[in-house]
Amino acid sequence: MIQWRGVIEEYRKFLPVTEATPVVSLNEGHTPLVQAKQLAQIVCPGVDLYLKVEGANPTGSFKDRGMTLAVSKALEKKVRAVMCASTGNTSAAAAAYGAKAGLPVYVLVPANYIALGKLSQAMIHGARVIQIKGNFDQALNIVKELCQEDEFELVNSINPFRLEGQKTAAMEVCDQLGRAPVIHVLPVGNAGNITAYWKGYQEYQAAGQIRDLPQMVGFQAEGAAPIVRGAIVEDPQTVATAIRIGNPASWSLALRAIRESDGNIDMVTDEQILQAYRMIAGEEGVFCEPASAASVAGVRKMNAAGRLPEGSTVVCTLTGHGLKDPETAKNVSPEPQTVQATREEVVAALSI
Ligand code: AN7
Repeated sequence: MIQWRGVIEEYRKFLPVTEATPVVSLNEGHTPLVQAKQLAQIVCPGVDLYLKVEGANPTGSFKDRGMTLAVSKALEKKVRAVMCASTGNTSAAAAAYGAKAGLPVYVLVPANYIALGKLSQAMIHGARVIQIKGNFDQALNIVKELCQEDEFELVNSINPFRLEGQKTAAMEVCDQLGRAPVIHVLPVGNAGNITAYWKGYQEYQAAGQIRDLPQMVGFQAEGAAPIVRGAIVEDPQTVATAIRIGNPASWSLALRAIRESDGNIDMVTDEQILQAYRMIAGEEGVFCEPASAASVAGVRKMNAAGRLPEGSTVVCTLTGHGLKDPETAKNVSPEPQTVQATREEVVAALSI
């Protein structure tokens, strides 16, 4: 391999593209699958735990895998612009891929509930950013209406090309492990990604690339857990703003994925999420955003309930980079100490 060419070229035969599709790529994908032995000792002793570090994608989240396809297909269709509602990462990816494609990008985000890094990304790439005085679910309803006109392409995960691109992450996990894991755990917001991974695993099995399929397990935040509760949450609340979603777009598809894979969707508290968030960073050197840590918090919960078979291989997807949300990292960490610029004060402060 000279250079990794991005998920469309690397997984072309599994994707709905033709010679006529103009490929818009930032060479996304090819993200690390990191074995997490120290973390496993704490959250799930005896389990072979891996982290799929999707924050290593070009815009810092898994959304790039879907956005390369959605924007390429939008360009092929010759749309005038792309549009999305977002809790942050979708808007960052849409803005970047739209910039690369030369397409105008319009994004609606909930005012005050989008992490600083994500907002900065949408702005620097030149998207038109509208903050609504409402939540993600309301924003999605508005953009769905606006995109009924053909010139605007909706690039939320209800766009089927998004899920097609995102399924490549499951294929990569198999390529990296040499098989599928026994259990694959993801954070769940709109439930698009868990749906996409399941599709990826199934297609890889059908293509003879893997023998067994994993169980798909998702975790929502307790204050934003419509799928667990079986009802829309009108006012979702969680520190994990990426998954602050009360009416998931891929709800029924995700239910099918967990049913077909003999998996499950459960919830974890904000406190459990933040504990896992710090552990992943402190034990493994991997900095993910709070929503991503819901997967590891979930593994810990499953282990406590005796639901992880001894010796089994478990993969957690860490969906976004920690730098997306520097404020939360700062809030959960002790303040750095400030001292005079002398050797004595520094030595005293180091308390080695
Ligand atoms: C870091 O950006 O919905 O269950 O608008 O950013 O496929 O929705 C983000 C979702 C998990 C949930 N982790 O994935 C958006 C948006 C991170 C995320 C999810 C999101 P889905």
